[in-house]
Amino acid sequence: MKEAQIIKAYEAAKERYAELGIDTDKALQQLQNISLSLHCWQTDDVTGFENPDGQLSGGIQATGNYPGKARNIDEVRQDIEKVKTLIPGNHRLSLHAIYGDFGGQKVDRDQIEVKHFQSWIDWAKANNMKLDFNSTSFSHPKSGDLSLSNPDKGIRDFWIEHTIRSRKIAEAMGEQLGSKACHNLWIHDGSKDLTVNRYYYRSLLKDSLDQIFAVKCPNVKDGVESKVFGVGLESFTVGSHEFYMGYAVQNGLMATLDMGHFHPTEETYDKISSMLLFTPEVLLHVSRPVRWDSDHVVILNDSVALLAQEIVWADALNRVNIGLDYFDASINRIGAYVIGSRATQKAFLQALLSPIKKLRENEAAGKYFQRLALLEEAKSLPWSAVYDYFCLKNGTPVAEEYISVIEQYEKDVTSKR
Ligand code: RNT
Ligand code: ZN
Repeated sequence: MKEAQIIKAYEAAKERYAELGIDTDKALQQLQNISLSLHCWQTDDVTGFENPDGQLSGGIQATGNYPGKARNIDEVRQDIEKVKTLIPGNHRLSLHAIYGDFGGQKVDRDQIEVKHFQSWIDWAKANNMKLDFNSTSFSHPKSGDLSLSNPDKGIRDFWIEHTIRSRKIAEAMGEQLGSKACHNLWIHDGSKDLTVNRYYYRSLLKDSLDQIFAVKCPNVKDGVESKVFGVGLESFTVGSHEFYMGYAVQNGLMATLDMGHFHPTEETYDKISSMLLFTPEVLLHVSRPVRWDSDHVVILNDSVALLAQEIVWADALNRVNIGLDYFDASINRIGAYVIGSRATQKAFLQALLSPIKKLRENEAAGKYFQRLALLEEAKSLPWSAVYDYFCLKNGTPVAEEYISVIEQYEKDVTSKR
């Protein structure tokens, strides 16, 4: 697209929105301040650097074998640096504990230290990025079906140690980079078949969490992520939504909302207003479940649009941390990042451009036909012209232009791996 054409379309969109009392320049400014936390694990199908041949376990699966996945720390960084040039705005990077700079050494999970992540912190600083962190309880000989809720104290203690160390690494990231790091705790603990010890396992998890969070990390924002079920663990999940919601409320933590972790007809957006009344902030894992928690690439669908709308309408942009969580190994992985990140941004932009004042007036006056009509009309307002202009302003490819850039990167870099 030609620059003049993008600007012309933006000016027309601006006028159209002004008729509805919406300030597009203000929306652009707000969008500029929304940082997404890019999930490092889309680069290499959640493999990490401990054991490149290891199997992914813990009820999650990356399917597909598209060539060119990142095989080491340099390639992960190279890919993220490329992705950064294709997404307008400033974004964060979310690391998992298995992505440490272990220098070829075997460092077990209960041995990780800040020094294994110092090169990431330095890299982030050099690239003007902030970091978030995740403890990793899956893909390990001690994972089994139960980690922090394991009746075996030795195994429980191992994972408690790992998680405390993970939070301390997040603390160093937050402190050194001058921006609190989100630490997300997700464990797969559950049972394939019926269990008769639900209360017992949950009481063990609660006790483990109490030990983990007794360690204070002022530069960390802690999230705890629930799930409805994992593959191979269909009958019971220790860390259910009710469990973590209760724990988060009791302890002033964030509950993490992964869009693939609820019942198929349950929508994530409706949880925001309830949760923000009882917990300080919320952590999101923006994802796309297809029939199960399949972690497909995020697209601009109703679930994401409604979620963004709810956050903007609750005036909660500063209380919601937006992480991405999907891993598709069947298509170009850089492309997967860019599609999902841009789709998420588009959802927020649509929400920022919605005629909420008028919608609320209609609602207050009981004008429900008018409310529904305006909601429908808002869907086709020229928000995409505003997004194109946002890309132009940020010096990133506009609309489908990024496709050829990624094709070129594939030709030059990933196809040679
Ligand atoms: C798994 C959770 C979890 C993971 C990442 C890798 O179902 O969604 O967040 O996807 O931590
Ligand atoms: Zn998740």
